[in-house]
Amino acid sequence: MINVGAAQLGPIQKEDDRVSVVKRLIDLLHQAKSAKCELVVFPELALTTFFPRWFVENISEADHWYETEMPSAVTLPLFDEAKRLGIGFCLGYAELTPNGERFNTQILVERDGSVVAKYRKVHIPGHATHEPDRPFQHAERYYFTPSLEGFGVWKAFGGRLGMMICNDRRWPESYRVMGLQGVEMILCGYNTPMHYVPDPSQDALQGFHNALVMQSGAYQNGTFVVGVAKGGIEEGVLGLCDSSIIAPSGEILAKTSTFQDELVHAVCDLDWCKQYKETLFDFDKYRRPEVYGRITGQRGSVLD
Ligand code: CDT
Repeated sequence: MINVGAAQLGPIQKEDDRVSVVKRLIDLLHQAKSAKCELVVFPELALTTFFPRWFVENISEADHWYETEMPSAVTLPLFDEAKRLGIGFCLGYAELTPNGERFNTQILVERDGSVVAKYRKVHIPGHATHEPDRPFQHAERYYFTPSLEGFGVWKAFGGRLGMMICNDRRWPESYRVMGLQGVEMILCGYNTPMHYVPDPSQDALQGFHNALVMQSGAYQNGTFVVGVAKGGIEEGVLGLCDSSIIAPSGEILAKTSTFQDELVHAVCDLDWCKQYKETLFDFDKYRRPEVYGRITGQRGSVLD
């Protein structure tokens, strides 16, 4: 049983410093404590504005958006307060490593304040060069290296927990790789602009697609999925909210209703996963990996 909180953030503007953001995160932790949560999930890049919407010629000019240590002096109060309250958390941030690599990262922190897992985003969307004709950039492929570490599953909070970040949720492979490790709860932060520049016909479908992929991934792998947004109007760009806690049945157990900081929670009985993992989605009995070779053997479609 995990009482999990989805701690959605409203916008973080460019001028909002980390100290003010950490205060907001701590306020959400206090709401989570009142709701008796054991684990709180914060969004992707939860400490800053979504800076890939701007391009800079020299990437080192963007260094100030990245964390070089975790916890740092500024984020330590979050770790300390979470430990004091006995609440674990999942936090997304931009990571700059000592050898200069840049990752879109999410960590899982236990109730004693220890970092039990680190995940680095695999599927990096958007573009790698400046595209001045866009109303705003989505230059994640300039700012982040795609991780080769893949999708892990960790024993924590009495279950088997996995992580993914934003665009990863649109790819069935993300869920399946974790499903094949017996995942029971997947934690996913996201920042999703409502306006999709390459195909604006998708704008009106953002909420539908968000629910579609996470509900399908949960059901097809017999796992809970906790999807948490940073949304609202951030630097003039409207971001999707709709943070949701989804059951292994694919049903939505809790969902936010605002474009602001908001906590929703659900008590998740991890035994519910078995109902799917041991019946319709008994992988060992029903999967046919011998005919799935193309899944890992090729990247794009091959038209014979
Ligand atoms: N942050 C992130 O991965 N956002 C993407 C936006 C679509 S690609 C421009 C997403 O999949 O929601």
